[in-house]
Amino acid sequence: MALTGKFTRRTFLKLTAGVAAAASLGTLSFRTWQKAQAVEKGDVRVIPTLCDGCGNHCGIYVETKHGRIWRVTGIPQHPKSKGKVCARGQGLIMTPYLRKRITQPLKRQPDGSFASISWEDAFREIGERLKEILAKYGPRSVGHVSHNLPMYTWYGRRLMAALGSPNVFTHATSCNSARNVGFRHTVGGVPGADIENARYMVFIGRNLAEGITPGDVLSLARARRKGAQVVLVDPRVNNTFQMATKWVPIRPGTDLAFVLALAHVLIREGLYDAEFVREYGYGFEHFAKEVEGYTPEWAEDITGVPKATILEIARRLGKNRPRAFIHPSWRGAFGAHYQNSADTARAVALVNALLGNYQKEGGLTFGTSPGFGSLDPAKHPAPPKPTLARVDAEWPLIGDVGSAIPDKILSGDLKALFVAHTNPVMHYNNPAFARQAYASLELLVAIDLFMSETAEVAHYVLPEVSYLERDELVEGVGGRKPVVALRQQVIGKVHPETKPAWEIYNGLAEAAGVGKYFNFTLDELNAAMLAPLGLSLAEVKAKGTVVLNQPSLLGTPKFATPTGKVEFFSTAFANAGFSPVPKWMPPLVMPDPAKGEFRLLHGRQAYHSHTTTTRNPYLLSLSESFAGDRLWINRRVAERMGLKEGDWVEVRSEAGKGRAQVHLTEAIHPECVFIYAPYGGLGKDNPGKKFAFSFLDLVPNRLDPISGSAMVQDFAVTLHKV
Ligand SMILES: Nc1nc2c(c(=O)[nH]1)N[C@H]1C(S)=C(S)[C@@H](COP(=O)(O)OP(=O)(O)OC[C@H]3O[C@@H](n4cnc5c(=O)[nH]c(N)nc54)[C@H](O)[C@@H]3O)O[C@H]1N2
Ligand SMILES: Nc1nc2c(c(=O)[nH]1)N[C@H]1C(S)=C(S)[C@@H](COP(=O)(O)OP(=O)(O)OC[C@H]3O[C@@H](n4cnc5c(=O)[nH]c(N)nc54)[C@H](O)[C@@H]3O)O[C@H]1N2
Ligand code: SF4
Ligand SMILES: [Mo]
Repeated sequence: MALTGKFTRRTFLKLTAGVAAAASLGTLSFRTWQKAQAVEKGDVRVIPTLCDGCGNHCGIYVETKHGRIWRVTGIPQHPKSKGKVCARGQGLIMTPYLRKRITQPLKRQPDGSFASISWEDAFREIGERLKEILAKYGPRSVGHVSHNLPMYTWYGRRLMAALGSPNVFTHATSCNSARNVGFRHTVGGVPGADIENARYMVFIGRNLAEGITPGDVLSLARARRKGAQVVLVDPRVNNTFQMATKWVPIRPGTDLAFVLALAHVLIREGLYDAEFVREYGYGFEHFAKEVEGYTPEWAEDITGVPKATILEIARRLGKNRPRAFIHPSWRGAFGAHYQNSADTARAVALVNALLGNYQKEGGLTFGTSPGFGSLDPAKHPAPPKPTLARVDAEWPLIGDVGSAIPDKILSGDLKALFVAHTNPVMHYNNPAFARQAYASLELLVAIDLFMSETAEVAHYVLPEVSYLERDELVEGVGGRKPVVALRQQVIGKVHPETKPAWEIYNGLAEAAGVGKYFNFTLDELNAAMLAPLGLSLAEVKAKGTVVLNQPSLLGTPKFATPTGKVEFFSTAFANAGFSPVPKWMPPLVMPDPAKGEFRLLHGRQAYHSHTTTTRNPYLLSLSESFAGDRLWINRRVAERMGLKEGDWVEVRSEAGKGRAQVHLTEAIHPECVFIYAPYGGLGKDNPGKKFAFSFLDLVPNRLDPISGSAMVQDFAVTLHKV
């Protein structure tokens, strides 16, 4: 039954008569329903919760009418949304009603098809298989993989600890592990940026307007109105350019040389904050010596950025300090991209230290966690901390190398994996390679809403309720003041046979014989976490986002490094066998334009989150409207190759190939091509695969020895007209 253009209260009542009707609603009918409700009077309820569209977890108010999701707006107090909701957050609210959801537990059959199975049987069979694997190979052969959402990491870690396994993974090595390693070992963590109060900002491959954080976009607009200058260092003009004052088209993969040259100028010209460096720096003289040779002339050769531009940017940073920064970034240029990415991150952290901007207005600020409590160990004993070494222990600077999982499966170290709210087959490695590895596990359990590429090769697929149908763990948001936020249930279950994650973990633990470590409800856990803050769960449920009345964090910076200082010289890097000071290192592969080689860049698209949102017909329709899956290529280069707008090309690397239509533009560096990241896919059930290829199809399976990152742009491609 689908809704027609003519929509009356009677059709609505007919529809809401049964769950089956609600479940069958598709996209267009959802939009029709939404429009019709704008003029209908109804029983409106407003519930504060968190969006689940990306890692921002923005605070949102979700409105229901007659018990159905109707509308979403932002919670002004939430530091990430600041009252705004992006296009993805708008489109995502139809998730509960999407037709492609998994509605029952599934078990893979010998012929590869799936048949439904009861929860009881699924839990029992999984428990039995798991016990066999533990007995045969030991707890180190088991692992848990999830997105880094508190709900899944907390329950996943506890389940693994209960089984004796240290192997808890996230997606970090295909997102930002290099950035994290660089910052953590230099300044003790990854700070945020006080965009609103800065006067001079340099964004190196951080694209606020497409890799969206709504609150930051708002802050940038406000800063611009106050006259701030905004420099975008990016091989292509990204959408943040609408709010920028300068575009610096850099040769991709060479940002480290650019940042080292900025440090050189700041030190040579005495523009840095010597007092800050004296008080908070460790090993400054080693770094100062290292950058002596990194002149703007030297960097111009490597980066293609004119030396005058480098001088100008360094001087303006120095002049505007401490209300000036190089943004710590999220992923873009140095998240998981090149073999030099972790050192690029270190250099960025250090230039900010030269500007003395840590914990200052208009500079970089560390947030702090609200100081949550924990369960009473007398009533709810916690499992002992696992003593075994992780399977990815050869990366001493980072404790989670999710992209190493396929190698660890193929080497026989990992035999059983639980995967929740993440799609590692598609997102962490070259998917063809990863699929073959994951498919060879003795037990793979996927907890998902949809038949992801990972679910397709799982033995059991356990269907979760969607984010609007469940409660989760309270979470802390660091900002100027710590914030407590909660994702909570807005509507009843659309499909009766789906379950929230905490119930699924309880069932798994019980079946594996470790149920005694899960003898509490989610409400009890949340109440225990909130107790030391003097907050009741009821209060947090009523407000959704609570700004804690604690003093502002600005003032004296604290650096959580071994020396308690900014480490210009890192002993941790030295002990791990790497250079203790960041020094120039080229990318592993430098494409040669003379041989027709390009670097393949990729990035976020404003209306998609990874490949998840391509399952949302409303958001996917925007891809068609905007021809959003075209491969950007420099117009002059394309014309030399005889390519016209919309021509099909095959893009080839040493690891794979893919087809796309080209988009000719002046707004990209001639030595690279660019594609938005949500497209492609191997899965039978992935609508994104009707569009262009996924960049990961072309990424060779090589991991960075420093950060474990998948080095997602450290290879060359060639283009061939189809
Ligand atoms: N719309 C949307 N927003 C999101 C997400 C999403 O999926 N969709 N996901 C969230 C997540 S998980 C993340 S990690 C963030 C990512 O947020 P960002 O890090 O801002 O996003 P990216 O688009 O990966 O990269 C940003 C820019 O880096 C540029 N770039 C590529 N290579 C280089 C290089 O070698 N040098 C330089 N200087 N620039 C380069 C690209 O052209 C791109 O414009 O976005 C978050 N927000
Ligand atoms: N091809 C490609 N690869 C990428 C990226 C990309 O854009 N394209 N981006 C890179 C980056 S920056 C990151 S951060 C990672 C992200 O990698 P992932 O962690 O895999 O990304 P997500 O898209 O957030 O999560 C995907 C899975 O969660 C499932 N899911 C969605 N909602 C729910 C829910 O409520 N409950 C449960 N249990 N499951 C749910 C989706 O169906 C999907 O299978 O990928 C990296 N790799
Ligand atoms: S940025 Fe958009 S998709 Fe991400 S959490 Fe916020 S509203 Fe949702
Ligand atoms: Mo990410």
